[in-house]
Amino acid sequence: MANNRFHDEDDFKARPTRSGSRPRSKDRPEYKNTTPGFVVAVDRGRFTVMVREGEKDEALVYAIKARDIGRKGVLVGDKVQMQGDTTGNPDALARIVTVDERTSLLRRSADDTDDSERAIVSNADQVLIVQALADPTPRIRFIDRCVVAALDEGITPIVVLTKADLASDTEIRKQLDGLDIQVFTVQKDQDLEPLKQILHNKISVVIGHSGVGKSTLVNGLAPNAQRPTGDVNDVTGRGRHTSTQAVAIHLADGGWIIDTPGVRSFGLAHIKAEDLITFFPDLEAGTDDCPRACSHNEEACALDEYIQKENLNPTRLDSLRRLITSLSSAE
Ligand SMILES: Nc1nc2c(ncn2[C@@H]2O[C@H](COP(=O)(O)OP(=O)(O)OP(=O)(O)O)[C@@H](O)[C@H]2O)c(=O)[nH]1
Ligand SMILES: [Mg+2]
Ligand SMILES: [Zn+2]
Repeated sequence: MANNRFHDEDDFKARPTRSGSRPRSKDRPEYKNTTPGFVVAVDRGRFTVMVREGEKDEALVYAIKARDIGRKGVLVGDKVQMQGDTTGNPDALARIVTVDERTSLLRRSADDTDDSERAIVSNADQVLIVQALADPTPRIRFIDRCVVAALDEGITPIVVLTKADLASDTEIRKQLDGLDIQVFTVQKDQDLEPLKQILHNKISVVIGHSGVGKSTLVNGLAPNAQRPTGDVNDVTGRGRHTSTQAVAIHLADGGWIIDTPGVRSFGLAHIKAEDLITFFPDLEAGTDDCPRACSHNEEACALDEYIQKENLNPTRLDSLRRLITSLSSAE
């Protein structure tokens, strides 16, 4: 029975702040003389793993996973231990025997009522929420959702606005004002130096709708990435899902950037409606005058008055309430 525990994703993840429980290592078989590595790609049960990063014999190794790890047990971003041939020679195949405890697990559900989770990547320090200024048009509520998902995992959210050649960022920046997170505006073939600096030695993942320019951005940050990019459909104004797999790319100065396929929505079924306020610190400060157990989505809620008094952006309260409605109906 013990090995079945590996089938549950969350078992690999440390959540000391929540449940205080950690994976029980005594349940795991002991593996000796393993080689550590970092999972850069997953393709139909085959894993590409970087070993000896930064050393002279740094190499990419192909690996399969040991049976007791389970179906969804290894993700891009995982730090793993391997046995077998880890030389990286052509035809060499290694075996992933254990997955190191995760520091974060970025995940979403298809929508707020769907509790089947889609894990995106593990161990990300930062998430770059990519939105195009036009083509497709930016959506503030999508950003709010990604921010909530990131903060819930202790991941730093950062917004990157692309296609600055097509539209101004003034309006969306105003809406993002209350968020207290870093916002970068970029465009293809332009200097990305300020963004590069915050990626240094971190694991960062790009997320966003299809066609917003995630892969274009990754290519700009890591010119040897050569990620394919695609056209935005003239009719729908959306991308065509050019990228189909998450792939981690090594940054020349140290660190990783993980490109991911476009998503249509970012469901938050794994987050409780009553916890949402904690992800809106600008508003949380105003809840002192709320009635006891206020849902913050009711008439007596003090937040309407608070945003007026403090001159806060009403979009924020609107966002919070939409998320509350959406997550409450999912329960
Ligand atoms: N005008 C303009 N077009 C851009 C810019 N950045 C990206 N594009 C174009 O937008 C289209 C989509 O870019 P991708 O990088 O493939 O988008 P993606 O987010 O990776 O899309 P998926 O892989 O489908 O999720 C391509 O035609 C790019 O050339 C930009 O700064 N300005
Ligand atoms: Mg792409
Ligand atoms: Zn309230």
